[in-house]
Amino acid sequence: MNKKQKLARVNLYLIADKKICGDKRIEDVVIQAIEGGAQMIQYRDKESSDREFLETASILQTICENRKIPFIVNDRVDIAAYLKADGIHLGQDDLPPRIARKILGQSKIIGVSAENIDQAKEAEKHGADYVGIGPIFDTLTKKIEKSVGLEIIKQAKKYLKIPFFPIGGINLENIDQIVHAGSIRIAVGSAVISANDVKTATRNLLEKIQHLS
Ligand code: TZP
Ligand code: MG
Repeated sequence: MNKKQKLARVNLYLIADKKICGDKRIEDVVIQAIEGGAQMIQYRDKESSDREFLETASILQTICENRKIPFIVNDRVDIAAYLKADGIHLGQDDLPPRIARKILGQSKIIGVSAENIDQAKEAEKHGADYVGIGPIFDTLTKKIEKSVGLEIIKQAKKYLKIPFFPIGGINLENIDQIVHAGSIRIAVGSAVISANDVKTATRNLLEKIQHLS
């Protein structure tokens, strides 16, 4: 399957953020989320040392590979390249997507975070395969000035050709607003990771997207 086909199948993208995991083992969170239906996993870790990052990324990659789920590394193009991960996710201050493309090659998935439609269009123009748009709602996961609201989803639907994932503060209570604004996809962290039952939380979100769209 090529990267376009891989991405086309993803409605629920888990941002496996090490910090949100707290006392939970990130590998258990990822396994349970996949069992609940998560279709793509991003390893996000702003705190671990390089060595720890590499070790955890390698464990998560194996988990994803065995389950035929795309595995995306946040920030670290070098580690994504070394592990031959399925892709990389870049923020506005990370390496530009065209440099990551040179390093990783055409077959890899490159995702970019955008907080407005101009950044999203720019990412598409420079070869991103998908964009994460948000934070749509308030979130504690990322330091933000303010959430961007639902309007960006309507704009993304109108102007982008590549898939887009609304992100930030999405949960079972507000997911209907995401779908009504025009997205069949979400990227989610805390609503899944902090749930008492990760598998059920994932399944409930996915079923709601499928039911509403
Ligand atoms: N960017 C905006 S929110 C977020 C990122 C990477 C993380 C996920 O947010 P949440 O609120 O935990 O689902
Ligand atoms: Mg980054």
